[in-house]
Amino acid sequence: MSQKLVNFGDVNRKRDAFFKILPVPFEMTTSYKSGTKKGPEKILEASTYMELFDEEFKFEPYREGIYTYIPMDFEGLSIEEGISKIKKRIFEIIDNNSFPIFIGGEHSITFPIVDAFVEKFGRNFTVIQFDAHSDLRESYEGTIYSHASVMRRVVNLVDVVQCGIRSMCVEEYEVLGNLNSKVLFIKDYFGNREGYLKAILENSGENIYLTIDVDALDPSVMPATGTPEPGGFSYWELLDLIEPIFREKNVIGCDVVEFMPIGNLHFCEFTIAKLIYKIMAYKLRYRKTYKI
Ligand SMILES: [Mn+2]
Repeated sequence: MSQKLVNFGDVNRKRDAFFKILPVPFEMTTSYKSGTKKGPEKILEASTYMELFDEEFKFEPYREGIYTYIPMDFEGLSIEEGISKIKKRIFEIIDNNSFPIFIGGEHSITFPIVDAFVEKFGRNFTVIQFDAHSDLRESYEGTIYSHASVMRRVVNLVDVVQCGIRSMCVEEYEVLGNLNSKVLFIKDYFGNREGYLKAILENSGENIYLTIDVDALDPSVMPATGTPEPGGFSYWELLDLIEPIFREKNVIGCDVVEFMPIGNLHFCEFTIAKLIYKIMAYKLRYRKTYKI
C-alpha cells in the first residue's frame, strides 16, 4: 500500500506526543454493509481540514503533540490472527504517559484492545460504550469475534456500561441480568438527561475506557455506518454526555469504530474527526494527575 501517511490534524508528528493514534482498519465480520476498513484513512484525511483551535476551551489541543502510527495491516490473516495481532500491537503502544485513540474499523477491535489494557494495567477500569446496539450475542455468523458479539467478550474481562442502546435480540435481552453490564436504553435519555448521566457515572468506576460506535449518533447525523438505527443522539447530545465522563473520571483510552464512508458525504468523516479532536480537548481540559 503506497498510501500517504497522514498525521491527525496535519500537525508535526511528535514522538513524545501525549496523543497516540492507531488506525485499525479491521473488517472481517461486518454483516449488513461493508466499508469500515476505509474509515481510518477518510477520518485522517478529513482531520487535515479542521481548525485546530478549540473555541469552547480557548486552547489548541494539538500542542500536547499528536502521533499517528502507520495503519495496521490485516492482509491474508484469519479473524483469530487479526484479533491477536491487534492485542499485541496495542500492548506495545499503551503506557502511562500518553492517551491512545484507536480508529476502526469494525467494533470487533474493542475486545483485543480491552484485553491488552487488562494485561498491562489489570482489571481496575470500566468500559463505557456508546452504541445503538448492545452487541451481547454469544456469537454471530459463526464467530465469537463478530462486531455483534464484541461486548459479550468484553463483559468477561471488565464491567461495562452501555449507553444509547436501541437495538438488541431476545437472546441478548434474556441474559442482561446475568452479565457485568449495565444497559441504559436511549429512550430513558430523552427528557431526563441528568438522570441518564448520573446512571452512567454511578455505574462506572474511577478509571474508564471509552468505546464509541458512531451509530450511537442519529443516522441523520451519521448515515455512514454499517448498521444504522433510528433515534440516536445528536452531535452535541453525545458530546454533552462524554464531557462529564472526562471531568468526573480518569479516561485511559478510547476507540471510535464502525465508520463506513459513503461517497461524497464528506460531512460524516469530518464529524468524526471533530469528535476525536473534541475528545482530545476534554482529556487535556480535565487532565488527571493520577494514573491507573
Ligand atoms: Mn453498533
